Amino acid sequence: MIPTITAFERSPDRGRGLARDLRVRWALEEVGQPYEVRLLSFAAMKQPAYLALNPFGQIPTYEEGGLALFESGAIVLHIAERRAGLLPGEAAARARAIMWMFAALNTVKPPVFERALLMVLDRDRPWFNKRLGTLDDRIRERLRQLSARLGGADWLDGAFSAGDLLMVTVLRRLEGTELLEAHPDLSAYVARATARPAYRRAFAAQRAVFEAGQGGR
Ligand code: GTB
Repeated sequence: MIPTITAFERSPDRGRGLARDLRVRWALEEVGQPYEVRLLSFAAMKQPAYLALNPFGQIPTYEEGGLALFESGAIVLHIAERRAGLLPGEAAARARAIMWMFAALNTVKPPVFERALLMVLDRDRPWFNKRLGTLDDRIRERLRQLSARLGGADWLDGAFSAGDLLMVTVLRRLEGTELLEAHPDLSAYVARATARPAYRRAFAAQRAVFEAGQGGR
């Protein structure tokens, strides 16, 4: 059965590959699973029919037969568990790859996401610089720790896994900042991951939605 995912009809990221359906597209591409996409307006995402699918009214969702999922991390895990390519077969290595998925979303992402929100929503606030400094310090510490663990390896734990996939989608939010550029190994890690053919296909597919929207205006 071909799964259907949801994505923004008009993404506020303007085709930069930052909206979270990118993670799901990338995972599907890595495992070679064809998929369909249902594009949604912001208004449609808040309608009862969609809220039944995702109570938070957000993209992405994933539907396959009778199964409906929301939360990009859970969707990536589901995809990785169903088809080979994103999780090792050996039990301990598999558990560690899943650990890295959680580390990406629960330990590295929070300050990175808070910073992204701050930059968009709070630039005019009197406390902006103080808050930015606090978040940047937290991010610097996480990146230092991540870099130390990566230790010059290509991937976080052996072969590329769903842990790397999620970690890279988080680090991409720091592209163009001195925070990431201070770590050439992490920049190279992101570049290595985003050069993967599966990533390129996922990015191009999401970008095509933005470009089609631009042409229609
Ligand atoms: N925890 C959920 C998950 O991982 O699936 C979070 C999903 C989520 O945040 N979805 C966002 C959404 O639907 C889109 S991706 N927002 C609409 C709403 O809440 O009403 C987040 C996102 C949005 C915009 C940019 N951007 O412009 O750069 C980047 C990422």
